[in-house]
Parts: sequence; structure tokens; C-alpha cells
Amino acid sequence: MKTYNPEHIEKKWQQIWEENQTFKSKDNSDKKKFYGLVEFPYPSGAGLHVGHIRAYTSLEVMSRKRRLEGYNVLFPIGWDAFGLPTENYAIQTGQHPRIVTDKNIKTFTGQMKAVGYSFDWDRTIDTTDPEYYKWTQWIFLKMFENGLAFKDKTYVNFCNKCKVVLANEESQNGICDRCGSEVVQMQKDVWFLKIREYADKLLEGLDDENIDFPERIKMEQKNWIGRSYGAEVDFKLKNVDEKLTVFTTRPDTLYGVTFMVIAPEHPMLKKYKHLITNIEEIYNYQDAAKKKSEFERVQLAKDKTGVQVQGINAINPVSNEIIPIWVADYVMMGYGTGAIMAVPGHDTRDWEFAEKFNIPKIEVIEGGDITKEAFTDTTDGILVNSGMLNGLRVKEAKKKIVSFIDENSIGKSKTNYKMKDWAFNRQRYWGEPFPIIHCDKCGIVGVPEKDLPVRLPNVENYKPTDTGESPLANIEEWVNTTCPKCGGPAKRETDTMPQWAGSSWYFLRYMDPHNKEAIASKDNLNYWGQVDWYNGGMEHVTRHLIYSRFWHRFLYDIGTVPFKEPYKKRTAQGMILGPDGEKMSKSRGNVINPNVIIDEYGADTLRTYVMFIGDYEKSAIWVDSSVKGCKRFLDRVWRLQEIVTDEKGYSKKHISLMHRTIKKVSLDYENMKYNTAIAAMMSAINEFYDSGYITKEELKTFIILLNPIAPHITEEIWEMQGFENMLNQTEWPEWDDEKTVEDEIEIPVQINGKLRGKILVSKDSDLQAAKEKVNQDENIKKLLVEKTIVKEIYVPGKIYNIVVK
Ligand code: ANZ
Ligand code: ZN
Repeated sequence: MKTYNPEHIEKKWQQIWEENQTFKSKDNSDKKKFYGLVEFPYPSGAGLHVGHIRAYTSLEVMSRKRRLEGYNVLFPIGWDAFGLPTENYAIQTGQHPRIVTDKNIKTFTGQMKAVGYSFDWDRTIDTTDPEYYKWTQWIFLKMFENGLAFKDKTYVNFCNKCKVVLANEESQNGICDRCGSEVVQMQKDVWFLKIREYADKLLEGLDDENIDFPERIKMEQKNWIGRSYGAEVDFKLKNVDEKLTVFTTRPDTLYGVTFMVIAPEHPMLKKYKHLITNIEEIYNYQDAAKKKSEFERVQLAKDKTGVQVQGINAINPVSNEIIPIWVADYVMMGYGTGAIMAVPGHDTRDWEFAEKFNIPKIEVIEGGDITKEAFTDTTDGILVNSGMLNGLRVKEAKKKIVSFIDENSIGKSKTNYKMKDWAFNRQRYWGEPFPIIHCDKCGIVGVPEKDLPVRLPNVENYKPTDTGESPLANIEEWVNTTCPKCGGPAKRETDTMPQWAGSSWYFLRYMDPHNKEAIASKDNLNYWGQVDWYNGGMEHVTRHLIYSRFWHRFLYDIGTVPFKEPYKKRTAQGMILGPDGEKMSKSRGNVINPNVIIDEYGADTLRTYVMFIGDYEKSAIWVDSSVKGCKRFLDRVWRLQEIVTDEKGYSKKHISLMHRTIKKVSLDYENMKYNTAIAAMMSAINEFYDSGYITKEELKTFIILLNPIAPHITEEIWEMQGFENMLNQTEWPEWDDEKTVEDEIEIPVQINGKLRGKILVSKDSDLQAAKEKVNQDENIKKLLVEKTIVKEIYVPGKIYNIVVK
């Protein structure tokens, strides 16, 4: 028999699949459909890494299994190709980002094909292709027309190094996500998408019965949106006709307010500067706050800072007490009303502040010791020192005070969200141009649909300008245009969209990637429907998942797509760590290149190992020796062909092993327990070798089970064994639960206490049946010649003892 030569057979099968268009999905087939989606990669210069392999192989396995189960499968791939690394590379090397991108895409494509992925390559999309971004622009235009996109001046997180405005999510910890340098606040004109208006719908969608997300992913989404129920309460100012409105989730603690805090940016400071006697001190404090990032202000503010606003005071609307007002940077202008009622007895931040500035604390909920710390665990607490609320539990007190506030017009119930509107632009070149024109007469005007796409023009220099404007601003012949409304001179918007844009709807385009009239045809949208299973990184279950659910829900609301939620099921893989147990990185030198593994052992070994490496959802350390172990496993699979017998069907000895293995592997795949599925196949193979044979039918079933993981070697064995057609045209095997129970077992036979042989008996056979088997065994028969049997003891299922003289 020829030896197992992965290099040869892998190229051979990849070519056959390509020539036969084996994995081409058909639109609108009669078959059941399965749409498996993996996060399309950013084609960086570094090429595919083993993390990608782990991310993609899971749904690759599912897609191959579903095809064998009779489904019409859509398993597409594409390129999320706009973005900074390519642009920075273009700046450094003077090459056009288009050329850089095409080169990288070519590398990625070659690598993915070498792994043997069953993608439908005819549906490949590229977010930087004008035929694609035409529709990204179209969706933006629809949002603009529907009042969900607006331009506003605000403070933005700006990275001085990347020269780019960052979304809050991209500047967490006050540090630029991309380059790691510190983020500063800068006033800019910014496009916003009103994602907040969709907050309730996005929360609601998580409870949709068509959604099957793991609880931890739902939690991530909920926390990100951060809905909190509370009230806005008005505090009148003393001697000034003005009210200061606060947002509180704890209106029940209103009698415990001993001071108020406003954000340094609060407009009241400017409005009443003539009444404030220490205004200089406050200006200084404002300047200092400007230099801090939101993270420093909110998370790191262990040591509280602040200044009392001298000259104005507020009045508690229920107790009528005079309340001092402070400015402090732990209150953010961007959340609630930018002002709070401080309750040091029951809020930790307020307690630290009061402690530092010697402000009194009032206990309004019984149970703690507020001289030592804020008492915050108040679910079962009873109100005290609280006038009309005394004696009530927190929940009842909340209800009572909210209706009191309502009736007396001193405030109202209010829901707030942590999630801010989405700052939706960058001052960079390599992104989608906005389909927007600025006209002096008509204001901001959308580009007419017929003029889409607005193509990126060529520029000489990809560097953003020092004022933070996009390099597009320098191309006059592109910038200057005519207003589609009045025909007068006008200018194009020169910012570009953020990288999140193209990935917010790509799953729809795969359903009909070449459509010139629409995102996708109604027929195709109806046929493919929801993505059945979406797998990707845990780092994308907040922003990307929220953004794409938002765009999709909007498209549903305007009648473009026929279903509310884009993804039925979402899962996330764990990371692969380097052999040193650390995150793989170039600088550490612990990066494993998949090509090296393929060259040395073959793609099937790479795939097997990456699926065998550990719990799919947990991080796992790369171990070279285990890669070799996986190669040995495949070698043994290959050599099963040397012990194939012609016996029909499953052999009596292996029948329960076969059914057990089919069941285990089938269910484990469904539950993303690829490692235990492979382990079950490894132990089955040990049993075949122990028996010294495998029947043709057993081998056939076995290689079908292994096929989704190791498709090349299994197709080759299929062909060598002369099974009908190709493996990818066969059906997934079924199991019979009754046959999974082992009914024939091997038990030892002892003669005078010594192990002399083994017999195969049915589990519940009686002494008579067992005796028959013993008598048939040639070895034992020989040993009993001329001996007198004194006693025979049979322990069913355990042992057969013979005592002789
Ligand atoms: C009084 C109070 C008493 C509060 C108490 C809490 C505990 P979430 O759940 O995050 O919505 N707050 C309101 N606006 C703020 C802002 N702009 N910057 C900083 N803090 C702000 O929390 C809402 C609570 O955070 C509000 O309820 C307010 O403090 C504070 F025992 O009001 B609370
Ligand atoms: Zn005009």
C-alpha cells in the first residue's frame, strides 16, 4: 500500500473540489438551508495565523457535516479590508492601499485554500470594492434620511499619533486601541449614528425566541447598552430662578442628600459665573479636568478632587434643606444630566468625597455603619431619617417617592443608557467616503442614490492633515462639486467611515454578492434568512455584535430585510496562546505560522490539532509534541486499510463501538466539543487495532465521521477503498441508541486462579450460555484435557472460574 503523503493528496483534493465546485451554495434550493458565518478577516500584512484557523475550523466542521446531512450550506468568506494598518503601511512605503490590500488578500486566499476550507469562493466580498461600499454608503444614506445620522460639535477622543477620532470603545482606559498612546479630548464636528434610539430594541432582541446566544454573550451586550431605570429630580437654586436637574437611580435616598456635584463641563458654571465668588478657582479646576481621560476620571479616581461652587446653593425638594454644590470630575457631562445628588451614606464615590472634604453624611437606610463606609447593600433595608418614607423598604420607598415627584412636578421617571451615540467618522483616507455634500444654501445634502458609489479618489499622500482633517480635503477637484438640490457650488464631506461600517452588514451581502440593484434580492434574503450560526472572537461580542444588530434592525424597520435579528446563534472561540503560554505576538517571537505546520505535517494534521487543542471556548497553549501526536493519529487512520476485512456491515464485536462513536462524535460536533469528539475517534481506532481488523463498512463510517476535521485524507481513503462516488456526496451516518449499549462483553476465564483466556458473552447470559462459550474456546479446551472439573463459578459480566484436579 502506498504511504500517507499529505502534500500530494491535499493538493489533489483541493483541485478536485475546485473543479467540481463542490462547495458552491445554491440560492433557493429545495433543501433545508444552513448559513454558517465566521468573522471575515482583516487582510493584514502578517497573513493568516493559527487563531484564524481555530476560529474558522469550527464552522468549517459544521458546514461539512451539514452538507452530508442533506443541507444546502452557505459558508462564505470575505475581506474586511479598510483600516489603519494598511493605510499606515501605504504611508510608509508610498504604495497605494489598494495594491497593498490586493497583495494581502492574495496571501490570505492562498493560505485558506491550503487549509482546505470549504468556503464558497464565488461569494467572496471585499469591503473596499466600490461595488460593495456602494451599499455601505446606501445604508448610511437611508439612516441619514431617517434622521438617524447627524453631525454635531462635541468633544471627541483624539489620538495625536494616529490623527484620528476614536469611538469610546476604541479608547478604553484612555489609551488608543490602535497605537497605545494616550488619548486627548478635542472639539470636532462629528457624524453620529443614533444607536441609542435603538437601545431598547437591541435589548429586546436578545430575548427574541429566534435567538440562541450563550448567557455570557447576552450579558456582555446588556452591560454594554447599560440601561438603568431611575428618575430625574429638579433641585431649585436658592435666590436664583433656575433648577438643577439630576439623574438618580436611587430617588428613595433623597433625604440623604448632603451635597450636589456637577461635571466640570456643566453649562451652569458659565451661565452663573457672575454669581460664583470663586470662579477663578473653578476655571483652574476645569482646565485640569480637560487633561484627563474619561477612564482616569471615572475608574482611577480613588483620590477624589473637587471645588465647592461658592455663591450658589440648591434646595432639597423634599426636605427643603440648603444643599451646597460642588464641581468634581467623577461626574461626567456625557451621562444622565451631568449633575448628581450626592448621598454619601449610601454611595461609595460620594462617601469618599464627603470623607475627604468633611461633608456630613446622613444614614437613610438602616443596617450599616456609615462612619466606616457607605452602606450600599440595601435591597432589604428599611428607610430612616426620611420623613414620609420612614419604615418603608427600599422598593416601596422608590415607588412612593417617584409618584410624589410626579404629582408635585419636581421631576419624572427616566431611563438612561451607558451606550452613547456612535461617533461615526475618521479623518483618514482608507475608508468609505460619506455620500454627503455640504451646500451653503441647502445645508447637508445626501448624494442621490443614482450617483452611488461615491468613489475614493486617488491621492498623492495618504497622511492625514495636522488639523486632523482627512487627506481627501486636499483634493480640490474631488471636494468641489455641485449641490444635488440647488445645483449651486458645494463641497463633499471629506471624512471617511470607521472600519466598523463595512462589517455591520456583510452577512447580508453574502446572500447575493453580485446584485447590482440591491443589497440582496428579496428572494435570496427570504431563502437564506437568519445566519444560523455565527462564530467569532469574544472581543467582538460587544461593539461589532451591537453595531451589526443595530444596522440590521434598522434595515428591518425600513423594510429592506425580512427578519428582525441577524444571527440565530452566536458562539466564540478561545485564544491560542504561544508555546510559552503567552499571547502570540511578533515581539515575543512565539507566533506559530500555519504554513509551517502544513508544510511539515499537512493541513489535515493542522486542522485536527487545532480542534483537539482543548475546550473550544477556552484559551489553549500550543504544544508542538501534540501536533506530532495528531499526525500519528492520521497515520494510523491511513494504515487501517491494511486490516480491512470483507465482512458485511458492522462486525458483532464492533457494533456497539460503532454506534457509540457515531453518537458521541455527532453530538460533540454540535456542542463544539471537538476535542472530545477526536478523542473518541482515537479510542475507537485503538479498539480496531486491538481486534486486529476493521470491516469495510466500519472503515467507511469512521472516515465519514472524521471527514469534517480531516477532509483530504478521508476522501483519499474513500477513493482507495472503492466506495461509491466521493465522500462529500455521501450521507452522515446514523446511530441506534439501543445498539450503543454494549451487549457483548469480554470476560476473563481462570483455571485454578490463573488467567487462561477470554470469552465473549452477551452481558446477561447465564451459566449455561457462558459454559458453551468456554467449551468452544480451543485454548481452554486443550488445558482441560484429562483434567477433572471440580467446580465452575460464573459471575455474570465479571469472570468465569474453573477449579480442576
Ligand atoms: C443618588 C444615589 C444614591 C445614587 C445612591 C447612587 C446610589 P447607573 O446605574 O450607572 O445609571 N450618576 C448619575 N449621573 C452621573 C454622572 N453623569 N456621572 C457620574 N455619576 C452619575 O448609576 C446612576 C447613579 O450614578 C445615579 O444614582 C447617580 O448617583 C450617579 F445610594 O444618585 B445616584
Ligand atoms: Zn444646495
